[in-house]
Amino acid sequence: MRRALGLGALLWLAGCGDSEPEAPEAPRAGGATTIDDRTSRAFAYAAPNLTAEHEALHREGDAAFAAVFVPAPSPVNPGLGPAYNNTSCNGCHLRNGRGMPVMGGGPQRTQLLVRVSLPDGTPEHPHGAVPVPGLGFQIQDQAVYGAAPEASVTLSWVESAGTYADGTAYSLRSPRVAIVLPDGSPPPANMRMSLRLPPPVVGLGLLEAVALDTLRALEDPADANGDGVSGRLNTVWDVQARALAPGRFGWKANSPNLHQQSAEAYFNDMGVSNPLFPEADGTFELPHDILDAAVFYAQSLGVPARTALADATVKRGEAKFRDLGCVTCHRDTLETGEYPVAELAHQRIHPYSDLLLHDLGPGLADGRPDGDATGSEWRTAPLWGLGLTHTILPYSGWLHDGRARSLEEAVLWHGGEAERAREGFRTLSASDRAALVRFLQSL
Ligand code: HEC
Ligand code: HEC
Ligand SMILES: [Ca+2]
Ligand SMILES: [Ca+2]
Ligand SMILES: [Ca+2]
Repeated sequence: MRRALGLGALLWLAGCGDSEPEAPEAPRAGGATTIDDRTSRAFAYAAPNLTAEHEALHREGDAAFAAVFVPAPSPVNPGLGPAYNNTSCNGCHLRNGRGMPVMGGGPQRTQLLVRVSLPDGTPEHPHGAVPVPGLGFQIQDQAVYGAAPEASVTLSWVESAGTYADGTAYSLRSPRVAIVLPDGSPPPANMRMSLRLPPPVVGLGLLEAVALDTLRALEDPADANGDGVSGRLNTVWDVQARALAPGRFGWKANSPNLHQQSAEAYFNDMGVSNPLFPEADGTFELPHDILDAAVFYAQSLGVPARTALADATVKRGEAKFRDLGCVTCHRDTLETGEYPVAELAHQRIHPYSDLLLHDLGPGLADGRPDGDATGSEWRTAPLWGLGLTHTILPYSGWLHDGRARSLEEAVLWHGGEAERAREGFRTLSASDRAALVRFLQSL
């Protein structure tokens, strides 16, 4: 209904363009997949343009995403563990948004993941990594009855002080992770680790639908244009293709596609073997069709529309976002290309990301390479739906490990290629800073 009105308004504008001052086209964040809802349910809608058949598949996927797994044997959802992190997709991607930065068991089970690795030590593979004995590449800190978690992980936070150019003080929070193996010993001293918050899962099919050539055209690995920003695609292992492929998903673009990302989640986060990641004997616990439905769900969630487009402060904030060069990485507009889900193809979208890796400096570095990404590179986080973060989940946070309690904090952690943009923000007046944040909240 609302969508129809939006279209009508556009047609009306087109009809009287020459006498009126040009009204800005209302940017529909997800093109025809956009949702007009900014409540705590905003991330929970199917793209409104799905065919009836696809809507039915989306509903199956919704059930799969919510399904709570239990240890085998069981008539429903068997296969949890033996070691795992959480029991359902929803349990981490709460209301399809990001999780909370918490570790451990209890009613709020682990939502942060700890990825680990050891350097492989060969000069040919400077970024190479090998699994940690007993831990692999991810720590499963929960286990079913009768099995042992791989380690216990505790999280604490430290604060560091800083000041804006106008003298206003701020404090930045960052995590400290302590890991204890079952026998009470610490992990290897040269172990690398990366703490990761579950990101929101809206609009992911659109991001998958952006043609590779479009992203390649945004790359500037040697910073040929001299703007201090040198984005590049990650290169990762594609399990189905058995070949290296460009990475798109995860905080370091460490997964090549949504199929693999979802199958990895079943296998690593929940301990549920599946067609992509079977048991040693080739069997698996998750049927093909459930995996496919879960993947489709992640592909076909609608993206909430922006709000407060006409607000003068929001407009001023958006102008600052451009002036400071935030858009160099947080690209406001991309076009999707051909895509198996036709409803998502050829859409003009506003994700505020280039899906490329950028070195954000030592403050955010985890020191753990992932695919071709170094220990200080991260994929530009898409910013659509950003303003709904606390509407969806009040205790959530921003950045890859959920460290930022406010949007200001998230921006102030930027360094490396984003140093200039960060300094631009730090030296703004208090009212311009507030306008920039108002703009971010309108997304
Ligand atoms: C223990 C918590 C946890 C569970 C359970 C979990 N996820 Fe995730 N999910 C994450 C984290 C953390 C990331 C980021 C991973 C990274 O950066 O490597 C992620 C990333 C993703 C992404 C990529 C998002 C993006 O923006 O790139 C998708 C898709 C996804 N998960 C789907 C699923 C599905 C489907 C399930 C259930 C089968 C699931 N997840 C279960 C924590 C979880
Ligand atoms: C050089 C590229 C680059 C520039 C320039 C840049 N960013 Fe980012 N931004 C990133 C990357 C990469 C991340 C993810 C970092 C992480 O999670 O550790 C990010 C994360 C964020 C986040 C947190 C998003 C989330 O989902 O948690 C916000 C908010 C943000 N940026 C706003 C800004 C603003 C405002 C500016 C301009 C002042 C800016 N960024 C400039 C690359 C950039
Ligand atoms: Ca299992
Ligand atoms: Ca493990
Ligand atoms: Ca450049």
